Amino acid sequence: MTMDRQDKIYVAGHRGLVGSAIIRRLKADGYENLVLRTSKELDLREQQAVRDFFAEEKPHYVILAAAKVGGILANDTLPAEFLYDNLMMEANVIHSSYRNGVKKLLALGSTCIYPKLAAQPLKEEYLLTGPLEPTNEWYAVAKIAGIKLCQAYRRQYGCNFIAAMPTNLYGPGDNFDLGASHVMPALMRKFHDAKLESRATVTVWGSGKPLREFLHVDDLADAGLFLLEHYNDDDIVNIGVGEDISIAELASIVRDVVGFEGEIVYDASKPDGTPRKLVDVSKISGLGWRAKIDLREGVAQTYQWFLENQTDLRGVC
Ligand code: GFB
Repeated sequence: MTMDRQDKIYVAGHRGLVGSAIIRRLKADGYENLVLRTSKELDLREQQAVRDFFAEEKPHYVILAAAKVGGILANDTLPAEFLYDNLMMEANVIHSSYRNGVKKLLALGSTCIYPKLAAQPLKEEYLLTGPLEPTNEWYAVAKIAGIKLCQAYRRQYGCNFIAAMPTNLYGPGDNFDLGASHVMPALMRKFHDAKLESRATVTVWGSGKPLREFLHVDDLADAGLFLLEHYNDDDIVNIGVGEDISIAELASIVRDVVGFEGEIVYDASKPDGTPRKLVDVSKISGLGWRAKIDLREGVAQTYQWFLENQTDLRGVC
């Protein structure tokens, strides 16, 4: 399926980390007929509002990048919001896409949908084969429901709705609020503040031992558009780089990039979360896509973005 430059594309969640990267990419590729609404203009949890919006705009393509997201602490402390908000957004957007004849929909999930102790690397077929990681099971259950909605609407109504599972993301537009953020922006901000204040130490949560894979959000946008063009099936597709590093190694990279010269200390009272979360990327590689942005370069570019934008950032005063 080839998207036309004139096709109307609705990107839900266009101000978030993922949505803003997708918008940058669509614009760079010459797509101009973009339909966008802030969460204030359109609350995707409200069924009637979403119905009215779709009936009026009738988008041809939908990219579902809107979600209630956060790092390990936010996931663990706001279970109702992570479950309810995500379920409602997915159900409303997917159902309205069906009712209004959307040609294709891409729903974005997360690799936390896989069982906590699944074999690594995580293959798509491991979905629903074991218990979830408790710190993010609420979010994971909602994202699994999103996958199942895409599959159910394809099976019952023939809708071309696909679902992709990106690994841990980072990049420009991330959330740098220490209570809500993921590890990469959190560490960037902690090292940055510690450097400015000439502090001797920076505290990293947990043991430093968990392994995570980090994908630059511009690579995700590239993969998302690639799947919209080339993938039309009901099985989920992982999006990742195929390599992981420990949180301690990540901390050391971020410390070098920021230029903090003090020590790193670990706070064992904070959760480690899942021990490892590396995705198997053979499916998307087999389709002809692979990540391009090197981690160190991506961290340096994201820190540069942070320096240039920190006064306007979410969670940074
Ligand atoms: O990125 P993160 O919050 O999420 O944490 P998850 C990854 C690892 O980094 C955990 C450690 O082991 C954290 O304990 N970490 C160290 C820190 N220092 C910090 C810090 O200052 N802030 C944060 N946030 N972490 C999330 C899920 O899991 O990943 C979501 O909760 C989603 O559902 C997302 O799947 C991609 O990788 O553990």
